Amino acid sequence: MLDKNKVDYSLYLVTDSTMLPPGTTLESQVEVALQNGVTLVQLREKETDTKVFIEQALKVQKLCHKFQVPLIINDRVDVALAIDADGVHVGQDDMPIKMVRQLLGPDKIIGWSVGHEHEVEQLAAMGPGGVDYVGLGMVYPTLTKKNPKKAPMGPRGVSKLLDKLQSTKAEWCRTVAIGGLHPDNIPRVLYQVASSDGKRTLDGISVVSDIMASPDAGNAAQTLRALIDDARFQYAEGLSPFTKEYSFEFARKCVQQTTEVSPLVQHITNKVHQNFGANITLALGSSPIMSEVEPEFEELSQVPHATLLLNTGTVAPFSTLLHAMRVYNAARRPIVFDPVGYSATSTRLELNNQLLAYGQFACIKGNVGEILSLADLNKGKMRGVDAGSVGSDISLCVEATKIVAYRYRTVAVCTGQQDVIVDGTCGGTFRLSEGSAGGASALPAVIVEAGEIPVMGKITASGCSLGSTIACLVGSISDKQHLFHAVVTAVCLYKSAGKIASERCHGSGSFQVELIDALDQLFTENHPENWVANVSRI
Ligand code: 3NM
Ligand code: MG
Repeated sequence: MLDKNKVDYSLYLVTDSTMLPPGTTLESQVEVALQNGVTLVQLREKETDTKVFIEQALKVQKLCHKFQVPLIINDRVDVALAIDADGVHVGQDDMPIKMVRQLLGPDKIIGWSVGHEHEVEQLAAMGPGGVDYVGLGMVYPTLTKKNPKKAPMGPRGVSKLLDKLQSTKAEWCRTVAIGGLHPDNIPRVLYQVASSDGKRTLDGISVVSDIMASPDAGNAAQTLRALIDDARFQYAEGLSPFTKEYSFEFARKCVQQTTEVSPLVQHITNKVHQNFGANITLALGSSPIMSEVEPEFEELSQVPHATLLLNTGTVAPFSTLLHAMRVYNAARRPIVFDPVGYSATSTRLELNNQLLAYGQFACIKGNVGEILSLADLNKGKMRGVDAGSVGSDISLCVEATKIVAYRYRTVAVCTGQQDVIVDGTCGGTFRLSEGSAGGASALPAVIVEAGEIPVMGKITASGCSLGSTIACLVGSISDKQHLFHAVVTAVCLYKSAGKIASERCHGSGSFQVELIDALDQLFTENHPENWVANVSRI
């Protein structure tokens, strides 16, 4: 007898025999998938006559029995009843859940395709007697679902649905993510998707084409199984969880390493920042390259210690930004993301959200307006790309920075008179079904301050160049070192240089020059204990 509470949703195969590679059959693909770690099977055959469908269902059922894996039938309640399958999966346009339940009885599994928050409210209202699990999607674009009525929602969209399951108290309902999931994005999805309170993570992932269309379905399933069981997402070399407090000793070592390895820092940035950012990078002993030439991205990413600064105040086309991000993620080299004017226009909002959905960033840096918008805490739309005047409410800034760090599993930096830095990387681990330790509020955070430097706001690209500075220092770290501390070091260095330059300059023109000189000097001397910026743990 099927025990509904013991179903393993971790690797859920949905079939589609229209995409079988030559030499394979529906059964042969399902069988090798079962041999290699699939825990649940759904027969989803949209274009098959009833008689053939039933024949196929019986054959697949036999295989599933052999591996003690439940079989779910897509849409066809009659077929499920006829063969005594373990459950039915229906979409929003199929038979209503209440009727499916009446026909199937209380012990069968009912799955529902869910893409919107109001659908979660509906299932919550039905109570535990209704839906047992939901397929949340689509996460990414897919060629498998013909005429999809939904837009890809990315990990952030899936997290929002988990939030809704939490707030509507639908704790019985299990979840799998579906749509465009493949080995290059699955660990990132599992790592990033969690409810805001940290109590809910996905129970599994569901794929069609990754297994069904594979010429080696056994290997495909095994790869997915290993990624899920590994429970680790190593998105950049050098990632290490926050354990010790920031120290001058670490800062000194970080600067010294930057000198030694001279990271290549590829900038894809706006025109205003290009020249200044290149000079800042040189002052920090690193090598700037301002390339927007797609064919060379891969080669650049392979250079030891290469790092990418992605600044979306840029004029580069979206496809260029996306390509750069994919290449650096694949090479496991860090990306520093600066979503300039994140929500200033709907075009920017869409572009930045797409990038956030498709990549993993070592660091996301923004001014107060950008970070508040990223955290959905901004009242009203941003007016321009400048910081605005909300900077005085430090507790709001800390809250927003924590939310951004948690949502995107990144080191988030909110710049202002006081810079807030939060470590959301959580050591790069994830666990199906077990939640994600604590949620946003539990994350380690520091504030960096060096008093007022009003002249900072009077030159262009001062914020963007903090991005360059972070990229230089993050690029230098090697295995088992702290990403978070490298970012803190960069912010302290930059802020200290800003303070010194503001005291030496005669106005905003000479401030620019003095800033580069001061950075060069502090970097070369490498005595972090003398830096004027102060770090406090909060
Ligand atoms: N349902 P692939 S997406 C069957 O969003 C299905 O509800 C979806 O196929 C939903 O793994 C989808 O090949 C197709 O991208 C997923
Ligand atoms: Mg359907």
